[in-house]
Amino acid sequence: MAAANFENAKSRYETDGYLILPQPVIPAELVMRAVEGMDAIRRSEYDTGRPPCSSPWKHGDDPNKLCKIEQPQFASKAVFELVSHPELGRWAAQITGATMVQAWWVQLLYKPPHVGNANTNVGWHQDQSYWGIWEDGSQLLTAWVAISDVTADSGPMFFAKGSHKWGLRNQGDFFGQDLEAQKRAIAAQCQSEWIEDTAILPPGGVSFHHCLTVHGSGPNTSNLPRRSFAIHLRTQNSRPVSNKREGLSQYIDDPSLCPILFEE
Ligand SMILES: O=C(O)CCC(=O)C(=O)O
Repeated sequence: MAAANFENAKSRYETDGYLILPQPVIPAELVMRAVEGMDAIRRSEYDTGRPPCSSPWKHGDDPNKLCKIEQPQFASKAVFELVSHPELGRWAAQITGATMVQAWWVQLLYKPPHVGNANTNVGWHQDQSYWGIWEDGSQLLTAWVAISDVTADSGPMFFAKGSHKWGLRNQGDFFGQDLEAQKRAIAAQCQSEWIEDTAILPPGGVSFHHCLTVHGSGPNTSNLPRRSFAIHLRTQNSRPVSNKREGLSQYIDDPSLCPILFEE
């Protein structure tokens, strides 16, 4: 695909803390099956016979709220195929220099069109704040895969450029709704200029972000849902604290749940 020739991908990722690929990476046919898989999971229908992990949103909850379901690849064959797609591993290896890339945790994110007071923003945050199970310095990043057209009005992700160099701020909140207040608080404490970039993506498109990159997203003012998977990746340069398997690291020894996407 044309995206495979995207110039300076590694140095852009290293400088900015994220990379937004200009072309789709996941084939359209697999995107269609993943959309069906996503809808089935939202209805609690699991073609693998296994449910996802306990999640902030479940079937029967307010359909106007942000739907976040943990480890959806456990529950749908098509979603597992998407999460395992070798192009994701190849890109992640290219931008990090890794010899091994594993999907260790995945989140289904379905952002419905905004209605009333329903909470659908994703507050500014750094993923690392939630990932204390990993030793300091572990090489962790996220492949965020769009399976709908992610346009400027559908609540796309915003990244603060270069914020992966600001250190761990512990100021963000994924579920925070007042994006402007959060931004002011974070910006007031950092020495650098706040420059935002928006991750507009076609279906099958992907952005990558570093575990310290400050990011969030606003309301979906379009009339279609914004659909995606946040696929959290690790490289060979990562280790759970005390090498323990618990919480978010409990499945990493099972590649049938947490697939290896790249290995040299
Ligand atoms: O989907 C979003 O708007 C935010 C997702 C996110 O926080 C992440 O992928 O780390």
